[in-house]
Amino acid sequence: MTIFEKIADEVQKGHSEAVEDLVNEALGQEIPAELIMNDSLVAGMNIISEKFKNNECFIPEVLVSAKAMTVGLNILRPLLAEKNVKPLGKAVIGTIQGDLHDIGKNIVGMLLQGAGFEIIDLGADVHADRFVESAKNENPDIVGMSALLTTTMINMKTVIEGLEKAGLRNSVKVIIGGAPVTQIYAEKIGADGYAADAATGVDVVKKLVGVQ
Ligand code: B1M
Repeated sequence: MTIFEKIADEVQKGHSEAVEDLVNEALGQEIPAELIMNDSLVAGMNIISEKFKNNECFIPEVLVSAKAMTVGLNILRPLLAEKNVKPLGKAVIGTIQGDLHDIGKNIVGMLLQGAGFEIIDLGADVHADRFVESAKNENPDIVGMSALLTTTMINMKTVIEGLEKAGLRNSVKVIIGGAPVTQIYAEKIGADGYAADAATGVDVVKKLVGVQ
């Protein structure tokens, strides 16, 4: 097994300490941080992401893998910043106003980060104005919203209208998700994309920003 395969394997197993040791070992071998990130951390997370999509693994496994990946990413982050390695894109994400459910949104964020995106996570119960403000200040490629309640999903429309009013609608793509949300609803409120699960969400985001 190469060191890349070993790291990817430990990410899949969710072994944070092993990931930490192996990433440091790889850096000791003077392997570039970007290569370690893409060929081991992201590669391992992509496999988990696919398995999750195919019901071959479940939420707890995704969460521990994402944690292990984040441990590795945190070691590489300063080195990547030094080299000015560009992320695939930037996404502002959050659960919509009135809604405290954040487990699905967190998984979407972790998988997007694992796929190479920079994530600005606004948290849960996020007012439409905060989405718009963040889209203005952070200049993201994507605004991603999650809703778990039939009573709160309507607030996604308010965000899209807010982006339109602020003149930002043409510069960001909007993706929405969450249990009560559907493709038909996404089309109805003028979102650019919808995903029923987090791994599909990553595919949709990649398509929207033109990297897939
Ligand atoms: Co609540 N809850 N809850 N809850 N809760 C639901 C959603 C509910 C369906 C339960 C039920 O009645 N059967 C129901 C909603 C009914 C409806 O609106 N039709 C409900 C209710 C009513 C409520 C309260 C109102 C209960 C009360 O107080 N009377 C209350 C609301 C509080 C509020 O938000 N204001 C409430 C509270 C809570 C807890 C706080 C206790 C807790 C949330 C904890 C937390 O998130 N930190 C909770 C939970 C855990 C649930 C259930 C059991 C599980 C939700 C979950 O995390 N699923 C849920 C019942 C259920 O769904 N079976 C329920 C796992 C998660 C991974 O899935 O979020 O769907 P999900 O995300 C998926 C996809 O949807 C997709 O990818 C994810 C991973 O594959 N996805 C995206 C999600 N966001 C995406 C964004 C994307 C793309 C894909 O792009 C941006």
